[in-house]
Amino acid sequence: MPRIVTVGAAQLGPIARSDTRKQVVERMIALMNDAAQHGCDLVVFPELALTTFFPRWYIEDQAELDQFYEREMPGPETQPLFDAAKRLGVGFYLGYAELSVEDGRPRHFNTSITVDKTGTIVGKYRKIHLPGHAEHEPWRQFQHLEKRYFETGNLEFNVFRAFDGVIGMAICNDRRWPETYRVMGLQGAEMILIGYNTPVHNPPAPEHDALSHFHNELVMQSGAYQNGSWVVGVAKAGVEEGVMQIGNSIIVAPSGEIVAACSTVGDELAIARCDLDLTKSYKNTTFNFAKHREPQAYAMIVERKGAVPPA
Ligand code: CDT
Repeated sequence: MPRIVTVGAAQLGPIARSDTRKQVVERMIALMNDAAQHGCDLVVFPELALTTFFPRWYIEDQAELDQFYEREMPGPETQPLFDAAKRLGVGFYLGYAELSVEDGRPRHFNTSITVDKTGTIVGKYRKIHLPGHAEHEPWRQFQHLEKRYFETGNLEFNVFRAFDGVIGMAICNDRRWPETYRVMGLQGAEMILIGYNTPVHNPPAPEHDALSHFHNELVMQSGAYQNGSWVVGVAKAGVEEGVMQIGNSIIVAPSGEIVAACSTVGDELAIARCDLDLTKSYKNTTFNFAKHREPQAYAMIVERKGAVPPA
C-alpha cells in the first residue's frame, strides 16, 4: 500500500496589525474546508500565521508586544482550528509566537506545531535560526527584530511519527541552512514542513531582492533532494502593512522537483498527493547516508582547516 499524504500548502495573504485572531482563524478555517473538499490529509500554514509579522516594528512597550504572543495552545481563539481538524479529518501545521513561563521566567519563542486529524498536537518546534537584528536600526525602511523578540529555540530539530510517516518541522530562515534538513534527514525525515514570512526587500543586501524567489526555491529544492524528503514551504504573502512579502509557496518532491505551487500573493491552497515511499528511491541510493556519507572525513577536514572568517 503506498503511503499517500495529500497536502495543502495553505498560503495566507496579508494580515493587518488591526486584524483580530478571530478574523484570521476564520480565513484559515475556510482554507481547511477547501482542503477537506479536495481530499487533503494535512494543511500547512505560514510562520506567525495568527498575526501580522510584528518583528517589522520596534515596540518598546512589553505589554503591547506581548499581545502578539499566544500564552496557551490551543487557547480560546485558536480552539476552532483544532475543532475543524477533528471535524474535517484534516491535520495542520501552524506557526505562532509563543509566550510561556519556563524556569520561572517568561520565554518568547517563534514556534510551530503539527496537529493530527484527531485535533491532537503531535509535534512542536521552536525556531533555531533567528535572522535580523536585536537593536533598533532606524535607517531601515522596516525592522527585522527577531533577534530581539525571540529566544533561540530549545527543542532541537526533532522528527515525529504522524500521517503514516516521519515528519519534521522548520521555520522560515531555517530553510536557508543545509544543517536544518540534514539533521532531520539523518533522523529519517520523509516530509519537512516550513512556514515563512520573507520580505522581498532585504535592507542590508538589496542586491538579493531580485533573486528572492530563486533563493526560496533553491534552498527547499536542494534540501529535499539532498535528503530524499518531501518539503512543503508556505508563505504569508503580499503587501502587509506596506511591506511586500514573497508568496511562492511550494511543495517539493524528494527528486527536488516542484510539484505544486501557489500563483497569487493572497489566501490560496496548492495541493499535491505526496507518496512518502518516493523518498526510498533517494534514501536507498544516492543519499544512502549509512553507505555513502563520510562524517569522519568531514570532521578531519574542519579540524585541519578551522573556520575561515568572512573577509
Ligand atoms: N521570517 C524570516 O525568517 N525571514 C527571513 C528574512 C531574512 S532577512 C532578515 C527569511 O530568511 O526569509
